[in-house]
Amino acid sequence: MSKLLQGKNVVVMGVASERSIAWGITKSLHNAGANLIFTNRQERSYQKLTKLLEKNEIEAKLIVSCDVASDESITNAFDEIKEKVGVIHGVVHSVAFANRDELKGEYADTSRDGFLLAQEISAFSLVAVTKAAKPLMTEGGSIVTQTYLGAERVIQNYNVMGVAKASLEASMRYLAEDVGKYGIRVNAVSAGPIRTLSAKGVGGFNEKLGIIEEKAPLRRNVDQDQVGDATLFFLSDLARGVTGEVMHVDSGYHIIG
Ligand code: NDP
Ligand code: N5H
Repeated sequence: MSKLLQGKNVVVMGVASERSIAWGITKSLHNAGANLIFTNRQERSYQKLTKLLEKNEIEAKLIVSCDVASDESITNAFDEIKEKVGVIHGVVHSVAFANRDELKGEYADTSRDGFLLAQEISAFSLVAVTKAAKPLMTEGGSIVTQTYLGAERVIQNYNVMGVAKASLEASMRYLAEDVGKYGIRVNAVSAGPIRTLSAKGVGGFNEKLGIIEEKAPLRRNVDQDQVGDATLFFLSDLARGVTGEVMHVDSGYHIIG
């Protein structure tokens, strides 16, 4: 039997380190036979990525720079992908940002700029990326984003990012309707807490890991590889009947009251 993503071209956005969720996804997609195209914002992430690819003997089809804060940067990135790769079948959106000092204390203290920044990078970026990717998905496609339970419930310290993730999830559904007629699906994975660069230095993170071990049905935390395999499912033909969905990869924690 051929592999799930044999010969498919998938763009992965958001590898910053070995701990990145997007790196767990990369490994799953590579093992499934996908050709991988990467985008990153910071030079530091580019350096990390090239080292990781070399160490794991994964060959990137292309690596392009893309700052999702800029329409021009998104357009240039997808123009280059179109020129050098042509048709793409998948996009993994694994990008978010909020000011660290607004990921603690009261949500009511969120600044106007901080609110808009979190929305722009963490939610609007999916809209802009979907628009840029659509013309390259001439054989149909699948777009997968990463969200967190703080979109659905009030979770201490998640604050402005929870509101941005609610916006991301709603955008995912509206986009699913827009592009469904072109054979493109849009879904989200809602992961449990995972120690990554983004999670570093944010208040109460260790406590969140402890609560999952204690209360989640599976009594253990999730890892990047589990999120990778769930993302692979959404990208593959196994999920051909699924769009507009949020799938929790959180050891079942979201069902507990
Ligand atoms: P990482 O810190 O590894 O990844 C965050 C990524 O966001 C980085 O690669 C960073 O790129 C990118 N990014 C930030 N701003 C921009 C921008 N303006 N343009 C382009 N890229 C940008 O953390 P995670 O792997 O944890 O985060 C990935 C996704 O998973 C996020 O959406 C996060 O909210 C979500 N998530 C994480 C959970 C967790 O517990 N870790 C739980 C549930 C969801 P660069 O470094 O190059 O700027
Ligand atoms: C309830 C929690 C813990 C508190 C909230 C954490 C929210 C984290 C998300 C954002 C994306 C973190 C963030 O933007 C950090 C930046 O201000 C500073 N970090 C950086 O700039 C690093 C270097 C780069 C690589 O990071 C980014 N993002 O560019 C939630 C946790 C239990 C789960 C969690 C951590 C969720 C999530 O969405 O990531």
